[in-house]
Amino acid sequence: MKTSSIINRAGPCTALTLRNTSFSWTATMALEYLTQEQIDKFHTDGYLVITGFLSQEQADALLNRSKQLLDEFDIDSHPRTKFTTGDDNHVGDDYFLSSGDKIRFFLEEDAVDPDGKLNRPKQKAVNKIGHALHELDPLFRKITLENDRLKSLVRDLKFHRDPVALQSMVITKQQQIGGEVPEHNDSTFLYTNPPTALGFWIALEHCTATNGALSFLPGSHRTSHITKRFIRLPTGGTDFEELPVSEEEKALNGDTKGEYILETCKPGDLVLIHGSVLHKSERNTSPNTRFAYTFHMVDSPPYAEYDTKNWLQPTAEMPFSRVLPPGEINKVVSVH
Ligand SMILES: O=C(O)CCC(=O)C(=O)O
Repeated sequence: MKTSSIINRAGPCTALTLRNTSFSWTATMALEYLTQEQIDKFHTDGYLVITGFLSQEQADALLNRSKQLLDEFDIDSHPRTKFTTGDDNHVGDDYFLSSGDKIRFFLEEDAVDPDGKLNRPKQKAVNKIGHALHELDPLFRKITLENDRLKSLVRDLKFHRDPVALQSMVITKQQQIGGEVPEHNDSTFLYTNPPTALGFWIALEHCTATNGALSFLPGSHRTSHITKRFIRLPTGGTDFEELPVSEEEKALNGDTKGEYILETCKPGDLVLIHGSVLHKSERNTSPNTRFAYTFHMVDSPPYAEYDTKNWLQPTAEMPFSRVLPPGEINKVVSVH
């Protein structure tokens, strides 16, 4: 087990020399929030733990709001949609497919009996709340779209030119039954051409070896190509579609050496997740919940094309929101 020991420096302005080999230029920039070591570590490992991104008070406020949403949700009118993650039974009913611009509740598989009855209180039966918390709920919006620290991080990382935020969720990982999330990479689920997904995952409670902390295969973002995408079928439901993969990519795929590293976290810690890095979380067998808030960013046109087959589609009423202030475009882009 490994806990990241990077202490984040929130102070201003370290000089950064960025060399982007594919564009053959060098630029000197001022860092606003991240350190160069953190940026390098992100590119080496494909993920980065940033301790104390949110204060304990901010994390508590999101945790309490999540619990309030669970208290308020109406189980009687709920269609009993479970959040399933396997390749063969991934969630895909209308309640899920139309949740991109709503706040909806997805149940743990083991919380619903075959007759559709919950076998525990509704607050302990929900696997996740999604997918527009960052747009609709003022507290989550403040942390996501109205957060200067987040904008500084986005400027420093330069992963995107013109990022938009999408698909926010509170993952509750309930005690005893919180479902395993099998190995995956996020660009499979939020595909752009080229792939540009970046996950922001914030612990709202202590995440440990027994309550389903995330674990990562460091460096796998450089060798695991996106070979399939999760699509909304024209006939209804969802499926995985194979993507064309070159011989060179095929040869590299699965070539990542090393072992998964478990990243334990404290409330307020942020984990940045490259869209191609392999990661997973085990079933929560402990007596404690493991609430986390997560959202994603992708680049927008003309820098990347959002896939029209993705299950999640922007609507006229709720287009994907830009993260940087109007007119601001990151001048440098890192190699994905
Ligand atoms: O929170 C978890 O257990 C899994 C999260 C995850 O894999 C993701 O957000 O991509």
